Parts: sequence; structure tokens; C-alpha cells
Amino acid sequence: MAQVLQILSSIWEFFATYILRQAPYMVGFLTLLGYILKREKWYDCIGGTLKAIIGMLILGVGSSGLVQTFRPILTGLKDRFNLMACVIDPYYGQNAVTAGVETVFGKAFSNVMVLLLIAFLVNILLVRFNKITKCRTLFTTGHVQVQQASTAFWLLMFALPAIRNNDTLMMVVMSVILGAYWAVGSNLTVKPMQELTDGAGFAIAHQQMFGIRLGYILADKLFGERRDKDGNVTRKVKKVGDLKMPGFFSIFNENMVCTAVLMTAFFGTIMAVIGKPYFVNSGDLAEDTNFVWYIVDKSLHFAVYLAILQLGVRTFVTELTASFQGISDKLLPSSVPGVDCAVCYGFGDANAVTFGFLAGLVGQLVAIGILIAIGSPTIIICGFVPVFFDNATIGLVANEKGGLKACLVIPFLSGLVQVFGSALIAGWVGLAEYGGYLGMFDWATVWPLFTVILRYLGIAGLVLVAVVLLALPQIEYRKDPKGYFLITEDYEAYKEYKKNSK
Ligand code: ASC
Repeated sequence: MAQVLQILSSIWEFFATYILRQAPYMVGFLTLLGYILKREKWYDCIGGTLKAIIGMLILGVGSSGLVQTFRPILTGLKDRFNLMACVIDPYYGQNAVTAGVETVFGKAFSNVMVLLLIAFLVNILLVRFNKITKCRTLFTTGHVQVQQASTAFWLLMFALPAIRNNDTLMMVVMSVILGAYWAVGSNLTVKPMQELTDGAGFAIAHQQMFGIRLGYILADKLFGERRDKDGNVTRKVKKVGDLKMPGFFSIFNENMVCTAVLMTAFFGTIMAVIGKPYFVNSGDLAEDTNFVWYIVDKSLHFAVYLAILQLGVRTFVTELTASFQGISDKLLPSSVPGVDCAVCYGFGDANAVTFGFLAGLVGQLVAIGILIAIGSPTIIICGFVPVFFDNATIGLVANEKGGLKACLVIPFLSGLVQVFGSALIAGWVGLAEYGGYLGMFDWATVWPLFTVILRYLGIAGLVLVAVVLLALPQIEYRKDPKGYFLITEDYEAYKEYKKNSK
């Protein structure tokens, strides 16, 4: 018996370490499971699974290329000017939790992994019983789940001192809130994503899920198409893709060229401000290398990694979503997989990704300027991951609904919110002292809000947060009971139904 348990526990440990927390293999695992449940031929199961894993690995090359190349440039600002500041970045955020959680709360980091696993089970259960819960999406982005479990652990420990020492109760409370956030947050992205991708069959399981829905709603309200009673368009939407530039500017119609030129301008300025000696000292640049060439070379790589990322998306998306039918038919009815936000960069107007990012960067820089001007005790340094991945995603969604104006204005606002929200929460809960905070949109908005509510209302706050979270899918369902599950089950039928019900 003991031996059987030992073997089971080793299998579980292997699964948790190499599959659950490694997005490509988690996606591969789901693809394999889906194809087996669909009773595909064995060689198609293997072929599809390999394609899904390889596609995800390619996506990883693109996104980690972006992160590794451009993150040091933004944090270089901090080192170059000796700023004592908190970097908003998921990796810094995770390091800060790892560094401080023992000292501050007397808890080992391994608790975070337990939280992750139980919260994931909560997510699965909420989707399994979606006749009642109305949750349609399963989180598959393991690295993001680790980062979020870490930060949620810290925030909830801070927010609920009364039950901090009751390990079991604390774990239950945390798992319910985090698992509900995963299920409900990614569920909010179903509609924006199905519309953006024309029914590709995935949702976003990342760090700006509330941001996506908010951006979608705001873009529609402020900039979306309007018609009068006779169906004539009274407010027209001009999307990024509709821009047709004349003469010299026409080169910007090409996504790679547009990205390359804009990034060279922006990162070139930042790198010039930091100065050559910094890059020489950090060992990235040889003394005798031309600095202008170095800047251009770095900046052009932005377009390179973006193109790689999009290739990865094209490689795995159809495999995952086709095989997921097996899972949604047999195990998790009417559900779709929740995937990395970068997956949607293969859809919509490619330049919206770049515009959203740049507008968000401007928003963050303005907000940082304001923090410095008012003498805020916590100063924020923008991290590449929030500024790019949040705002590019939100920009892409906003463009789809509200066009170019929405694609610029909404990520700009998001940039402000990311900095102000993070400065407040990271300073208050003490993570700023450890140098970093997760900083992505939801973690600068909804999570700080949860923390305030829990801290001041205690158990009543807990009930409030859980009820409000779980009510969101119910509200969306009640608004359109017929279309709600149809949109994930059969998008063509959903479009038909929408057309007829206009
Ligand atoms: C994150 C994170 C990353 C990126 C990546 C985007 O939040 O930790 O590495 O975004 O997932 O593709």
C-alpha cells in the first residue's frame, strides 16, 4: 500500500512539475487527452500533440525573446539612475514574494504550490458544473498561475490576519478566491476573443482578463459603431487596419516595418537616455561596437520576436481548439481552453498590438512622472511584461470594437491604472520593499480591491468578494441565455442567431 502511494505521489509530482506548470506541455497534454476522447487515430493523436507542443515552444521563443531583450532596457533606467523603486513585472513580483514570505508571514514558499494545485481544482470544478456556475473556461497557463498564486498568497495573508495562523482554513479561502478568479476572469474574455478571432475557440487565461472585458466595454461605449433606427451608421469605426497611408507612410501598412520603425524610435530614445556605458558595463555590448548600430539591431529584434510569436500561435491554435472539442464533449461541457494573451496576436489588426503597447507605455511614463512629482513614497519602474503584454492585448481588443481611437486611448488609461494601482498596493502590503510587484492590469485593479475589502470587512468581505465574482458569469448568462453557451459550442450558429435577433 505504502509503495502504491509512493508511486502515485511520484507520478503526481512529475505531472505538477513538468506538465501543469509548463504551459507547452500542459497544452500538449490537453491536446492529447482531447484527441483520445475524440477517438482519433493513434498517429493523429501523436502528430497533433507534437504540433501543439512545438507551436507553444515557438510561441515561448518569441515571448521570452521579447522579454529577455527588452526587459533589461526598461530596468536599466532604474539601475542607471540609482532609483530605489519597485519594478512592476511578474518575475520581479514572484521573486519579491519568495524573498519576503518567510520573514514577513513565517510561511514557506511551498505553500504557494499547494495553493496553485487546489485553486486549479476549484477552476476545474467550476467548469465541470457550469450548468449551475456558468463558467466556460479552463486555465492552462502554468507559469502565470505560479506568479499569481505567489502574489495572491501574499495579498490574502496580509488581508486576513485573523485567520492567518489557521493553515487549513486559510488554504481553503485562498483557493476558492484564486480558483474563482481564474474561472470567472477567463470566462469574461470569451466574447471579446470569439469576436476578435471569428470563433477560433479559445479564451484568455492571463493577467489582464478583467482589463480585456473592461477595454471591450469601454471601446464599444466610447468609440463603437452606432446606428439610428433605420440602420444607418451614425458613428463609424475606423480600425487600425483601415488606415491606408499615402506615399512614404505607406510602408507603415506593413506590420513588420511599422513595428521596427516605432520600436527603434521608442527604445532608441530610452537606450540613448541610459547611455552606452551602462550597456558596456552590463556586459551586453563591447566597448568598440557602434552604439547606434546596437540600438537599431536590438530594436529590429522586436519585430523578429513578434513574428516568431505569431508563427507559434498559428502552429498550435487549431490543434488545441480542435482537440479540446473532445474534452468539452466528454469532460467539461461547453468549455474552451484559456490560453496565454499572446495567442490573440495572431488575430485582428497586427499593428494594433504595437499601437496598444506604445499608448500603454506613454500612459505608464506619464503616471510615473506624476508619482515623482507628488513625492509618492513608492516609485514604480515600468516592467516590460505588463507594459507590453497587457496593453497590446487590450489595444487589440479595443481596436476591434472601437477602432484606432480606442486602441490608443484605452491602453493609455490602462497604463496610468497599472502604475497608480501597483504603487498603492505594493507600498501598502509591503511588497515594494522587496523590489517588485506583479503589476499586470488585474493585479493593479481587482486584486487590490479584493485586498481592501477583505482587510476591512473580514469574513463579510470574503463572502462579498466570492459572491460578486461568482455572480459575474450569472449576470452575463442572464443577459443572453440563448447565446451564452452557443458562442463556445457553435460560433457560426451563434452569429446566425445574433443576426436574426437584431
Ligand atoms: C506574463 C509572463 C510572461 C508573459 C508571457 C506572454 O505574464 O510571466 O512570460 O506574460 O506569458 O506571452
